[in-house]
Amino acid sequence: MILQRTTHLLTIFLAAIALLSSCNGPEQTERKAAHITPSERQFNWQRQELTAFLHFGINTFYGREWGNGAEDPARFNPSELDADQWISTLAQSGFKCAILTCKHHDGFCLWPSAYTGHSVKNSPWKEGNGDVVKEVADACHRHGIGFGVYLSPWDRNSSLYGTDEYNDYFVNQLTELLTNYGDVAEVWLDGACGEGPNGRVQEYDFERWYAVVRELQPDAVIAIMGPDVRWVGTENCIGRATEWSVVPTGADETLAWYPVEVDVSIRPGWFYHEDEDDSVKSPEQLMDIYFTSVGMNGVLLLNIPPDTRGLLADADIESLKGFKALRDEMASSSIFRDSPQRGRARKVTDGNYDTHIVMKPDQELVFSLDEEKTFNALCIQEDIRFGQRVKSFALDVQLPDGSWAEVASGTTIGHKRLLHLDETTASKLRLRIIESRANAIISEVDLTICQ
Ligand code: FUL
Repeated sequence: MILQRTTHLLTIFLAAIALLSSCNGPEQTERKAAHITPSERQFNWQRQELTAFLHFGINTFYGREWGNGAEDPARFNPSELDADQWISTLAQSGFKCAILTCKHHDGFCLWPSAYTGHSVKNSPWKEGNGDVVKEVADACHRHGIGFGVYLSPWDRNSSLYGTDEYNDYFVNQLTELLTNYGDVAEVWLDGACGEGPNGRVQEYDFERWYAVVRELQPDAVIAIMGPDVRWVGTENCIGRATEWSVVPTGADETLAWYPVEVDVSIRPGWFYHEDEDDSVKSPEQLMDIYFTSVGMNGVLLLNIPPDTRGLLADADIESLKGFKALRDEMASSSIFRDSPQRGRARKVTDGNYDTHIVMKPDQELVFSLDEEKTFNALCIQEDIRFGQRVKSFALDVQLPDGSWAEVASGTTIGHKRLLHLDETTASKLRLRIIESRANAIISEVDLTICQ
């Protein structure tokens, strides 16, 4: 009897486990993941594609990458600081947001914070009456691009670092930045957490900081150590060919929309160093980075550090201009430019992200051109407002005998997937969605020449 009951209980237990695992099996998880969508702020952030990082501060004048917190504010003295030069260059180069290192690990503040003397107010620049944050924020707003703040949690200058009061200090500084400078589009919270001047390490009160951002700037994304945007995990500017924006998050591994940002500097260092003027990345290198960041379902955060004059250096400006020219050339070489498509194919070639088609897994879409065209790059986009769904896709071209030959294939798409292909000439093409977590919502497809 006891044995019978035990067997019975065991059977129920095993059945429950089987049911549970079937409910949480990979298919179930994928179905669930297919319907997780970005918040409005995450969607707007992803659509920007290109964000600039501006590493500028006391390090610029010491030629350092990481200050130790003992730097003298008297050394901060840009001779020709012109935030308009920075931001107009960035806006003309297609950047949609600029994030300023308002305070790096050295603790020096680029605005006259009321909570420390370690700031521009004790520098000779503008006789202590200057405010770099204001100049940059105003220029961003004037040029119609977003303004973002980098406020380093690690502070090697503050004597409060390593105590509970430091979290209050951080909240106070965050509050200054998020109240006095108009709209803020992104708050970048660095993960670095070293020792402060007293040799103590700080326990950061992230939850409290998130609440401050949500209250003061509800449209801002909180990146890296925040809940809206994830760090790609490397600084080599290469994302992942298979990049899902829906990933398990937190201790309980809840699935959430948590897209990647790919940060890299146009120079070897994050801060300006004169001896790196010859090592500025070329337009072609930036184009490669564009393919492995934006083209791998991420946002590119490209650092362009102003120099000791307080200007972007000529070499960096030239490179940014070249990068923009290459992207413009690529866009204008679309094979669909002189061959407008009809029906479903039109919706994905109209240059309008807001129009889309629904493709079932295994379904194909044919494009016919008026004449043969040559291309070597593919751009494809899902409308991520419906989620991210495609697991694999391929592009074929029709051969003269009517058969099809595959010329490109990929796994995930997400907001944007860019692929280099061998130079190909064709007048009839077809896109195949091979596997998808749910019906694919395809927004745009383009084939171009990438120089
Ligand atoms: C890192 C910092 O330590 C670097 O100096 C730089 O600011 C980079 C973007 O983030 O964590």
